[in-house]
Amino acid sequence: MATLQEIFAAQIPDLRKEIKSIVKDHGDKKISEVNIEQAYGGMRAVKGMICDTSVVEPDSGLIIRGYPLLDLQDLLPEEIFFLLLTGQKPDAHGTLALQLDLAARSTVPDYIWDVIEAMPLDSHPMVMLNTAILVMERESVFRKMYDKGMRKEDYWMPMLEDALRILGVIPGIAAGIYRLRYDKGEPIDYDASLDWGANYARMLGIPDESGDFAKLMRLYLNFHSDHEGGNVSAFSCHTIGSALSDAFYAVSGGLNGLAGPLHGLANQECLGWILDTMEKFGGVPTEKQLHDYALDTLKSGRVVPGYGHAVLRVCDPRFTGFMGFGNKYIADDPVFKTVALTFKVVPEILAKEFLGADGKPKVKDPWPNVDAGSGALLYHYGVTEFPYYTVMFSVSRAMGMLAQLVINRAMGTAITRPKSVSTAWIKSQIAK
Ligand code: CMX
Repeated sequence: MATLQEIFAAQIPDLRKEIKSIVKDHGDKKISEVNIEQAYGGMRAVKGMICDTSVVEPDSGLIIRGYPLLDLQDLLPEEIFFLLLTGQKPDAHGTLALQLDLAARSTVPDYIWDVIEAMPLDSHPMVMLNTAILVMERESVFRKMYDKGMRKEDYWMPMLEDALRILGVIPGIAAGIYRLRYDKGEPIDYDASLDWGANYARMLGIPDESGDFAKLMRLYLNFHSDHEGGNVSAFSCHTIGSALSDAFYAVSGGLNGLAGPLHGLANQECLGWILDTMEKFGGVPTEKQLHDYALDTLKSGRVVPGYGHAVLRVCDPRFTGFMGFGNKYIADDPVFKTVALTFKVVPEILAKEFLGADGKPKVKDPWPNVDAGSGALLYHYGVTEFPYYTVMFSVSRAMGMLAQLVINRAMGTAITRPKSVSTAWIKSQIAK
């Protein structure tokens, strides 16, 4: 089989033809309607953009290129990137070629460390990561070729080159931020003999004689890679890229969205909530204690982080996968046990006791999302600095954002420009 670049290049002519004929023959067919609640409510469920890398079905969760996520658990993260971009799983040759491509682009330039070291020590690690990616924009091949004059059909090639550079360098930058920000020592270099996920685990510097932490990191990077196109980070990245801003601008911008507490930052908030609970009750709480604590959280107007989702209406398969890992490797860990107890208690509270003024459940999805379980696993292996967790999410999510960017430039996707309306206009429509 061929390389990522060869397979993708070969697919483009047919994909372009297909999209052109769909738009030409069926362009006026309606696929969505929008009501006023949706316009004020974050455009929830409005179908107004295309994303071919993955879909999220309310009743089954993430499906990457037709494969339910849990069927892809054994793939390496870089193989997931291959799949996201091309729709095909690589063979051994394709995987190795991609690993070599990433290794060849893995050197973190010295100026990145200078920038990170110059930042105030209380800067959030997400600020450090997003700044580092943005500062690397000077290396963008896309921007250089665009400035020279490039045909629209060729945009995807330098976009893919930038994507590989970002994916090559991001584990090293992220791991270096961990080491510098938390006083763990100097950054560690990439090892070209290891896969991408094992590299990230090794560069963090976490002792890992059993190799289990590397296994967790592969799974973690695999599970967080993509979640279709309309979530805050993917949509932000998509919109920025649609202006032909290069991948460094677009990914850094998308990750700024991931840094919000209702999105990727929930990752850090979840473990904080679990540890607060344990501190309050001096260890793993009883079911009753956890129940009352969760209810107190809700009554005080705060969210129970890690529960609920804008799209999902079932237990997130990513949570299920992490619980599977935890049950296999760290079943007796008290933090993991508290996470498991939370899973037993909280969905029932959200579904039956947390009601709106109309007496119906306030929350549309009472189930855990991806963020509810992963922190306990990281904590067990020694990554105890939970403000760092969203950086790990980002290393993975960069794959989805970049695959989407490359596909969009290959397909000539238009600049994003939905129509906004004013409240005065809404009122005039109601009056009619
Ligand atoms: N705890 C308390 N209240 C919650 C809640 C939770 N876990 N989940 C939803 N709600 C509330 C919402 O805030 C909303 O309240 P208001 O009507 O007062 O505004 C109401 O329930 C209805 O919300 P919804 O339609 O069920 O959910 P949304 O699509 O508006 O929001 C999400 C989805 C994820 C932001 C929300 O469930 C939430 O805040 N969860 C906790 C934070 C979290 O885990 N985020 C990570 C999501 C995964 C990711 O994107 O990374």
